[in-house]
Order: sequence, then structure tokens, then C-alpha cells
Amino acid sequence: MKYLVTSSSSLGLSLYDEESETTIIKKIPGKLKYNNIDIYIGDYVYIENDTISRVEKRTNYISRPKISNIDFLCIIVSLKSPDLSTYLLDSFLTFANYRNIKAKIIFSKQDLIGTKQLNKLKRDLKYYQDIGYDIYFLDNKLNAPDDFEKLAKDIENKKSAFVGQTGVGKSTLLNRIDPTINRLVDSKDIVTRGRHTTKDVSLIKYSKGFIFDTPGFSSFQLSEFSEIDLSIFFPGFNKYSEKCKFVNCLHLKSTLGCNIINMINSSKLSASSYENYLKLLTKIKEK
Ligand SMILES: Nc1nc2c(ncn2[C@@H]2O[C@H](COP(=O)(O)OP(=O)(O)OP(=O)(O)O)[C@@H](O)[C@H]2O)c(=O)[nH]1
Ligand SMILES: [Mg+2]
Ligand SMILES: [Zn+2]
Repeated sequence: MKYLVTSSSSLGLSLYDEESETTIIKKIPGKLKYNNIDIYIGDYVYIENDTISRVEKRTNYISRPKISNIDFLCIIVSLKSPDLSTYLLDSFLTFANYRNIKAKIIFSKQDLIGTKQLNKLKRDLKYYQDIGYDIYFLDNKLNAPDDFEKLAKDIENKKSAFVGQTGVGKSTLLNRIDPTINRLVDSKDIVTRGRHTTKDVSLIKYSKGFIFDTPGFSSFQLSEFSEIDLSIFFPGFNKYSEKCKFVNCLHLKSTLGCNIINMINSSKLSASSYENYLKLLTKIKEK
């Protein structure tokens, strides 16, 4: 039988059967490994005689927290309080690219920005759409129409992980998607305090899809990638870096003839995003 692993606790693995839409908890003897590889939340496993006989090849994965087969990494950034940080956004997008995870960008708290400034921001941030991302502007206080319906539809029947720094509105948004999600998150905390310790990550089934519940997933480790990785996976670069005539080019301003620099000079790539790139490059060099 094939199951989707949705959580792991001292009680056993929670296994979801997509056909019958039911979850069973199964105690698997020994270490939770298959061919010496850890089982991740989101893995599809085959169970025979109380053992894992096979794990389906992952479409993608993240090691911290250990989750796999992520359809969308939904990156939430607020336009205000906390202030908009395209640096954090670009970092998350690089990470998602590097991990082969499709990203969606959610700009929250549009109600905190005046109309004129909001229109300018929307024009500037449309850049992310131009380089291939779905973007959504939200007002979780429901003062005015926003892109919520489209977002809810787009993540239907998918497995999404929501990330973003503290205070951007992750919990508020999850509550808007389905109020039972937060209740499920809370009830898991109670389990943690009790006898059965639940591992901190789980995949929550709500009315229309799955959400990875990953506390503390508000930033990620830059240590995972190299300068070359950054030069390839920085948002918007992949399309143009192939045409860069230099091998292993880091796209520095001083590199005459670098295709990325040409694209920035002709405004096909964002100059302000490029500053984030340089900042990330310095950070990676420092470590
Ligand atoms: N004005 C406005 N406030 C919002 C919006 N979305 C969320 N908030 C508020 O922002 C605050 C933080 O929201 P949370 O949903 O708790 O943020 P979070 O990302 O879950 O934060 P952590 O759990 O600390 O990581 C709350 O007071 C929300 O009511 C929005 O679109 N507009
Ligand atoms: Mg929260
Ligand atoms: Zn280059």
C-alpha cells in the first residue's frame, strides 16, 4: 500500500491514504530509514508487512526542516510592519530555485500603504511576475478586495509550505485559508506537551489541500550553497546566465561582456535586486 507520510511521533508514522482519504498511524520497528536515508514528511512510502518496502523518488526536498515533495513554497513578505525586504525575498527565491521548488510570492498588509504609494510598489514588484513568479497582494484585514481568492484556488489540492519572517501574517493567512488549520496546529502542541512527543514538522490536511506546518521556518541556512550556486539560482538569472560567455561567471559589475550585467544595463533584470545579489555573494564569501 502506498501512503503519504504526514507526521512522525513516538506513536508511529501518520500515513495518509489518498484513495480512501484516511490516515492510519503505524509503528515501524527500528530506525525510520529506507536504504539508510531518513524518511521525510511529504514522502510517499510503500508499506508491506509493517516495514517500508520502498520510498517514491522525491520531486524536491529541504533538509532543515525535513520535508519533501513540496508543490509550492509560498513566501510571504509584508509591505509594511515589518518593512518590505526584497533582500529576504530574493534569498528565499534563490533557495527555492536551488531546491527545485516552485515559489509563489505573497505581499501582505497592502492596507497599510496609501493608494499612491501602493500603486508605485505594485508597479515595481511586478518585476517578480515578469521573471516568472505568481504574485499576490493581500489585505488580511479585509478592508478592500485583494488576490486571496486566486491564491486559494491556485494552491487547491497542492502541498504548500508558507515561509516568511515573524509578523508578516502567516498564521492570519492560514486561518483565512481554512480556520481548522490553526486548530490542528494548536492541538499538535498539546500532544507535544503530553506523553507522545510529536516531531516538530507535519503535513496538515485541510478542506482543500495540504499545508506543511514547520515552526521556526522563517529563514534558512545560506551555508547550503556556494557562490556559483547563487550565480545560477538567483531569481531571474537562469534564463540569461546560460548565455553568459564566461564559465562560472559571478556576474560582477567589472565583468565586461557578462550577459547578466548587460541585462541589468538594459533593464531586463532589476538593478535593485542585483544589489541583493551582491549582498548575498558577500555573505557567502564571508562564511
Ligand atoms: N493590517 C494588516 N495586518 C495584518 C495583515 N495580515 C496580518 N496582520 C496582522 O499582523 C500581525 C502578525 O500576524 P501573524 O499572522 O501572527 O504573523 P506570523 O507571520 O504568523 O508571525 P509569527 O507566528 O511570529 O511568525 C497580527 O496582528 C495580524 O493581525 C494584513 O494583511 N494587514
Ligand atoms: Mg504565526
Ligand atoms: Zn556573467
